[in-house]
Amino acid sequence: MKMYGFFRSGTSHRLRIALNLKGLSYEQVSVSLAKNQHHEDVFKALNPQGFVPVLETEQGVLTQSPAILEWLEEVYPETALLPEGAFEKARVRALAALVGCDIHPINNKRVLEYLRKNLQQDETHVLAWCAEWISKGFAALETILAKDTTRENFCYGNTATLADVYLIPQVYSAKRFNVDLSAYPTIVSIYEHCMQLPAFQQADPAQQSDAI
Ligand SMILES: N[C@@H](CCC(=O)N[C@@H](CS)C(=O)NCC(=O)O)C(=O)O
Repeated sequence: MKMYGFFRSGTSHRLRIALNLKGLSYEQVSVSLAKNQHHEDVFKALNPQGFVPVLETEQGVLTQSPAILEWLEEVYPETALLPEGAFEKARVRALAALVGCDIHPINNKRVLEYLRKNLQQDETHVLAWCAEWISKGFAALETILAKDTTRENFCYGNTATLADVYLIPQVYSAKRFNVDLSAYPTIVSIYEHCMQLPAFQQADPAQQSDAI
């Protein structure tokens, strides 16, 4: 498999974690968002949306990280990233969606660029925007996670799931945007636990060959 991504792209980071947890080997192709390579025709031919990640599989090209993650889970069920049972699966998917649908998209590069260029916002306001939406999402997530007495070191149960696959890149991004995480001790403890595991360590943006 060949993954087109960028070291600090949260959605690429998600895929790396899942591929690593499943023990799958993959080639990485860097598409630099810093150099706007995602806007180039050669990349748009793969994904007309101009978003990383893209996964090239033996069957063809896949886009959209949620779809790719679900495909990986179906085709490579070991190591499972969803629990047994429809209800339990829905709980994990809800945690993932809180990050993937409600936090990440409004802090995407194109949104921040619109704030900077079209709305003439300076970096202080752009960072305040990021902090607002990350904090709102993390506050709700912290409440959900802290209330779950069956949970151990991860977001759900006692193994890594899709919820952790989504959360860890979002924490990385929160740190990058200087968001104060002190109000989210459960989230921080999950992050610290995951970061002790090789699958998460090897997926970390700083470990990627295109890190700048
Ligand atoms: N819904 C898409 C979103 C992908 C996405 O937001 N990718 C970001 C990097 S994390 C990107 O390519 N952004 C380019 C831009 O905003 O111009 C997915 O989950 O794959």
